[in-house]
Amino acid sequence: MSNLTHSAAWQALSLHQQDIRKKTMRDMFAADSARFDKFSLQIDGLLLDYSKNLITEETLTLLLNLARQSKLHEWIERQFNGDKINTSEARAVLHTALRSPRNANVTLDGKNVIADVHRVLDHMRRYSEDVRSGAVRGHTGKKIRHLVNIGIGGSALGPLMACEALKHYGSADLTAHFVSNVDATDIAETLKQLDPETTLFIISSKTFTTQETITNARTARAWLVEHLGSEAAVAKHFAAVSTNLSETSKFGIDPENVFEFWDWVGGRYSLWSAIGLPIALYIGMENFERLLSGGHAMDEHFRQAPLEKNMPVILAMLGIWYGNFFAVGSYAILPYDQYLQHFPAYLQQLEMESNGKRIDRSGNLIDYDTHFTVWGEPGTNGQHSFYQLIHQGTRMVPTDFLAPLSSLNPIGEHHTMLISNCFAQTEALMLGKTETEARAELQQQGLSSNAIEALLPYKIFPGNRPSNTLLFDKLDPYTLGMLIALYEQKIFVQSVIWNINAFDQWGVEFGKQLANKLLPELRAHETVTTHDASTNNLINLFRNGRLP
Ligand code: G6Q
Repeated sequence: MSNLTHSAAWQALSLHQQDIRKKTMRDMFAADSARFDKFSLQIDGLLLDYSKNLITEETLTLLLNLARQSKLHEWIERQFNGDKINTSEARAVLHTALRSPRNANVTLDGKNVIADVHRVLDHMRRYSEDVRSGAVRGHTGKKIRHLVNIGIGGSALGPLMACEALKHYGSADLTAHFVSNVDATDIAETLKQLDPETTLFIISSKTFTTQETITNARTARAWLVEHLGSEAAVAKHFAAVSTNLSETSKFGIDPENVFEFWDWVGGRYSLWSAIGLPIALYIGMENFERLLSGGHAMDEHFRQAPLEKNMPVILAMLGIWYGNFFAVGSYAILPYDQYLQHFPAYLQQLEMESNGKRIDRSGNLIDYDTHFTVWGEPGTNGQHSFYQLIHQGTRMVPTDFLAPLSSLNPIGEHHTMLISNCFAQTEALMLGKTETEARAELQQQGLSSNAIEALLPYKIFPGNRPSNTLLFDKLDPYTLGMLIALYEQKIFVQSVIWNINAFDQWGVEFGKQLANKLLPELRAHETVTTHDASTNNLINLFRNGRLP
């Protein structure tokens, strides 16, 4: 048994779970009218209601004991202070510095990184203002109308999610497009919508060697040169965001249009850096700065609030409770805000790439579960699809519901209907429907007693299914910044408890290593025989170009 599962705090939680699993939230709510007050928390326009969880005050105490035992406070300070906590890559983890004010001081290897951060932010401000105002124009003198981010994974999902989430604040003169997949369909279908004279490509790649991104960038470059008839057009229609400035210059991008970031910014934590350039271009730098301020406000809260009032810590420890003591393997993100449609996919990468690990910080194979499968869709679409499983499936799926009090599109009764669905779902997941209630309902419908008995088992809902609700006034850049940082820090807390490194991604690197390996064999003239029978046959079928 590992030190963690052997520890007093872990053992106490295991014992406590035996007791809690016999209780129902229905009874707990009935017995305590102050349950909402006890288990909700509000900071800076963001409310977390976590009262619909399988917890008592004792559960929280025990979970926070586990956090203390894991020296969480020390780890939080190590993250903010730039300690090289990404040990397998010997890197600091300082995305928090990217959203720190100009007068902050964060020292890395003897240098205050804040000066560099704000130098790049100033560059982003000048450039985004110039593009938006038309001071910077395309090769033929026309204003830029289309932004195309070419990047993948951490160099795409953040800007894609945020541009969609903040579309309401986006410039009506600009459209934002995202090309990631090496499948030519992605770029081909995007190019069809564009006018080369008014298109700006932003090539976003930390390494600037990623196969998909470089291939798409070359295709975009060829398309532009073909349509505008001159290599000189590239300088006016391409910008790059990278840590690899020698590769950006080899690609021919004007150094004036190259935006730098640093190895202490992880890909999936990078939307706060120059990787956020498409966001700044689309919503304007002032709004981008509001996003940064929201992230910073959450950081300050995370660093200063006591554990029992600390939103990322509470969310994280609830996850630990279900993941490690109820053997839960997934949770759903359910935004009741259409603008947040890409938020589940964004969090999917953030969480699964960060905590999908099986080796601890000392290099040992661990004997407890880490990570969750993260999935979800905006409400109410999900209700007509997978909510069935959440209500009546055999496995517990905890859920996070996110909803604004006001809609940015206040039309008729839409928003009231949307929110009534959201609250009704969390209530139903918690209460369920008892046998007595289900029978009464069927009786009311006038069914025969035989029919009622036959239908009854299907009409019972077990309830006791946990949910968190995050409420905010309206979706604006500041709130989005808070929400993203909330989940980032939640994931970090869980990695501390699990004693894993949330900031490396050897599985992704493995994929990059494989990406070019098989390629020559697909082009080979001779039958390929060097792999297993399955891979050989698949390769040879592709080489033949048709099924036999
Ligand atoms: C993120 C991952 C990964 C990465 C992409 C793109 O944390 O490392 O998703 O962002 O593989 O990498 P480049 O930015 O180097 O092209």
